[in-house]
Amino acid sequence: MKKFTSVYDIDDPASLVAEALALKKTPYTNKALGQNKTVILVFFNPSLRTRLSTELAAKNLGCNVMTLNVADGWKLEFADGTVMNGGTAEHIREAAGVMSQYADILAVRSFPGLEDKDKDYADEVMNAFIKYASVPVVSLESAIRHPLQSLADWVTIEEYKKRIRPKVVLTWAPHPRALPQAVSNSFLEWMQAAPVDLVLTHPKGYELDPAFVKDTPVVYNQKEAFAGADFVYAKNWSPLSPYGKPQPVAENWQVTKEKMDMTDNGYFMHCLPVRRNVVVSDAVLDSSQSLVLPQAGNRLYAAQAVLQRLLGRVD
Ligand code: AN0
Ligand code: CP
Repeated sequence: MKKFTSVYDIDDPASLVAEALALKKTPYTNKALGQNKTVILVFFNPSLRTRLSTELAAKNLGCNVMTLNVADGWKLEFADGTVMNGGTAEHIREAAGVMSQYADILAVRSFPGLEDKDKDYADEVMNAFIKYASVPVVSLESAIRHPLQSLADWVTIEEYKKRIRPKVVLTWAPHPRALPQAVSNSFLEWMQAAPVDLVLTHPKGYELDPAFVKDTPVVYNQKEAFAGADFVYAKNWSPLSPYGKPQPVAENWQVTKEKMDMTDNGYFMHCLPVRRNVVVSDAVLDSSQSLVLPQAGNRLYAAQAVLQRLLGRVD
């Protein structure tokens, strides 16, 4: 495994889920693997869970970890052939080349601009790191995917499922800001590879990219989609058209207790951070059916399973 940016970088995603679950029982057995190895985490955007879980995962494997927060200030150039007489101070060619000499693994978070769909979906920042780094690259959420989140989500579903093939519903939910499609795109990709019956529900106008939806059934009636569900995964995303510009939605898509009652005693999931009583009601979030904390907990083992593979562990 040379990079971890989507489910397609993994030959056997179900085995990776099993490795994460095994690590949950014995997190410190591979402490020697990371000896004298360094992981650099580069954040172009803020993070609570991804930063802390990936740092801890690297430490559990015995690695050195260095985290670079570059939300303001460090203006990198990503385009080739640019005359750099404007605001960008350093080209990704040099920056990735430099960091590759200090790191054995480079991990990067870079959100989309939500201004230009083609630019965002080209996943320019992640692909530039992959192109110009000489060490493996891990996505900590790119413009269009959040694979470590989805791996942790699959681990959580594996732990809590009550039937061999559970019904999993990805539902759009309201949010006051324009958000990326990354978490939802990735969730679709990983769940399409998982032994689940996946259903997608959202208001008209909030269609996700067909390259990610593939043959996942789309149900526009949220309550109908929730019927018999074992897991309800809520996430807001902004529309693809007009790109990044949230449109008014007539009905209330908040996940409520009344809607969860349509499920088969289903669990509620969300990647966090979550807006209480906007995305989901307190009654659902604070109920025993909410898995948001176990999901966040599993981010650690997901990250550790991925780093362990990149460091060369073969079971
Ligand atoms: C981000 C998003 O929707 O992609 C990060 C989620 C993990 N959400 C927010 O910034 C609220
Ligand atoms: N779920 C998630 O990735 O959270 P952070 O943005 O806090 O890392």
